[in-house]
Formats: sequence, structure tokens, C-alpha cells
Amino acid sequence: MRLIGLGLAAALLAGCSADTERDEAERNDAGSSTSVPAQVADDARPFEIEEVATFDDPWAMTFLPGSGDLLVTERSGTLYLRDADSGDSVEVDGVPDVAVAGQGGLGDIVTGPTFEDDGTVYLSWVEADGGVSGAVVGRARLETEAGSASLQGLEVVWRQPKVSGNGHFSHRLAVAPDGEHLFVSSGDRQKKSPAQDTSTTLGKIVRLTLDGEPAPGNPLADEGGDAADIWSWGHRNVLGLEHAADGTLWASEMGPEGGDELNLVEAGSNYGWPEASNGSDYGGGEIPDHTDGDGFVAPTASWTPSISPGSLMIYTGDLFADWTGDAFLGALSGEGLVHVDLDGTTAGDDEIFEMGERIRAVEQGPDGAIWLLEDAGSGRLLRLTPA
Ligand SMILES: [Ca+2]
Repeated sequence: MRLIGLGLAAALLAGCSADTERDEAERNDAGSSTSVPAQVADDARPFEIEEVATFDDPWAMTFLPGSGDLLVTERSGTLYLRDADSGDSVEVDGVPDVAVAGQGGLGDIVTGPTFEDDGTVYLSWVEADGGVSGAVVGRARLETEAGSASLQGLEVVWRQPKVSGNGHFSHRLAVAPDGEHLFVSSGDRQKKSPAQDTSTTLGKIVRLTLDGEPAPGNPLADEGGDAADIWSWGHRNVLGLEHAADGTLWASEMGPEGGDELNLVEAGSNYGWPEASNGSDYGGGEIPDHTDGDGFVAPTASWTPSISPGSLMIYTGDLFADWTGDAFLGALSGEGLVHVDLDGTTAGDDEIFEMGERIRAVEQGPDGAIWLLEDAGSGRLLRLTPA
């Protein structure tokens, strides 16, 4: 394990190519140790960028099977449907009231496995009750007519415990390739210790049935209560949750000061927060790094200083033929797109394409193009295609 000194980190961020090469060499020797992604010069990017549209503080997007139309959430509580043919976006009616504060608001949206038959979508948002709040997951049917769209039959299927504060909701959604399970990331709500407490779903990834019930076969099913929802624990703030083509589940996790993580998520595994992290507490309090034999699962890749991964996509297309099977993370403070070479469950080199803005979301389009959403009041929707 190795932490990069601030001097080297600053030099890397300033774009010193010699230091970047040195870091590459060290990382290759050091396996999963924490690192800085290699910077790719703008003129060496293998893609060109098309500006498609803008949204107001967009948070998530998902392409619809069949049509290729795009749903985009805005954190303030608006959902848009963008028509793939015309490029026009319409506001979707029937979105629930959301509590907008801090990191909270309208969150993720994904299509259910039966979407093409019945329009089922799952979405997440923050619900407040007096002085406490928590994420919820709802299910509805997306209905479209010429020029309009709405959510029908909305029902809440899962609730995160409500506590004080407005951070670390996580509330990222992923429907399993088996078509039978819904995974939800549930952040530690900045309370830290609940992540190691298996009687609460804070600081966890949960696995639910499509109706939001604890999925049969979950690792702590015998404990009952909220424990029966839990798939994995020791998580801080998982803002990226995505299955690879082979069915493995990956998560990107915001570390504290440093120690951002890419994790292979497996049933019953403990990812260490807040007992182990390659980062440190804000203000300098040390947290033991991940080490062999500490009882926690170490990240497949981690980054210090922070890149702040706000999203994760595992590329399954062939438009970018060299990237099939690789991981892409939208970096908020890193203001770029991070590419991690994945070979099965092993991470190789990683690199960052600087975009000049905080990147909130990354998705793969129907044709294999890579789409990004900027995290800004007038955040651009960008389409990346081979140069
Ligand atoms: Ca540490």
C-alpha cells in the first residue's frame, strides 16, 4: 500500500508527464494500491465530443430499450424524456415531490426488466419527515403519447432509514441481469458507524425483489428485519452501481479525503468503512489503510487524492473496440472521465480524460457511444464517439 505524497500528487495534477510515467510504473508494481489516474492530453483523446442538450443540475440518465429515447433526472425534482429521433425533450408528469437539500433531491432512474412490455421504471429520491430525511425507491409505469409523457401508478417499494443531515444518500439503482433483483446503494448518511452495523441498511448495498422485498438468499436473511435486505456492507457513499456483461456487480464509492474506490461487490462482503480506507478523515485524522488480513475487502482500484466518482458504467459496446468490458467513472472534483482497464475482475492501468467540468453521470448509448452529464446549473449532455 502506498499513499502518494502531496508534492507528487500536485505535480501529477499539474500534468507533469515524467511523474505520470513514474506513477504508472509504480502502480503496475503495486497492484490495487491507491493511485492517480494518468492524464490523457486533449489531442490524444480517442473520441470527439458533441454537445447534445443542457439540463439544470442533472443527476442521472437512462436509455430506454427499443426506442433509444433518454430519461434524464434533475436533482431539483424534474424528469425529462428526450426523443432520440427529434432530439426534443418533454417534462414527464407524475414525478413525486422530492426533498431538495444538500446532496438530496431526485436521484436515479432505471428501466425494469419488463419495460418493453409494461413501461416499468424504478426511480429514487429523497423524502423528508420533520427534521429527518432518507432516500426512497419507487416503481411506476412510463406512459408516452405524442408530445407528452407521464409516470403512472407510482408506488414506493423501499425506504432508507431517516436520519438528520443532507448527505450520502447514495440511492443509485441497478437491475440485475437475471431480471429478478433490484440493487440499491444506501449511503452512510455521514454517520460512519452504521456502515458496520448490520441491523440498519445505512452504509450498505441492498438486494431486493422487484417488489422491494428482501431478496431470498440474501447473506443475512436469517437475522431478519432490515438485515435481510443487505447484500454487502462497510460502504460510505456508493454513487455508481453497475453490472458487467458477465453478471458481476461493480460499485464506485466516494472515499473521505482520498481513498475513492472501485469495488467488486460480492454477497456478504465487508468493504471496511469506516474501519479501513486508503483515504483519511477530513482534517487529517488517519484511518487504517486496507491491508491483507484485516477482514475487509480491499478495493480493486482506489484514488488519492480524490477524483470523487459520481457514477459508473461498464462498457459492453464495440464502437470503442479497445474498451469493451472496461469501467468508466464520472469524476466530480476530478472534472473528467476516468477509464479503468478491466480484465475480468482485475484492474489494469487507469487514465483520466479531462473534461473541464464536474462529470455527474456516464452511460452507454444504444449504438455504443458514451454519454456524459455535467454537474452544473446548466449541465451539458455530451455524446462521445470515436475520433
Ligand atoms: Ca488511510
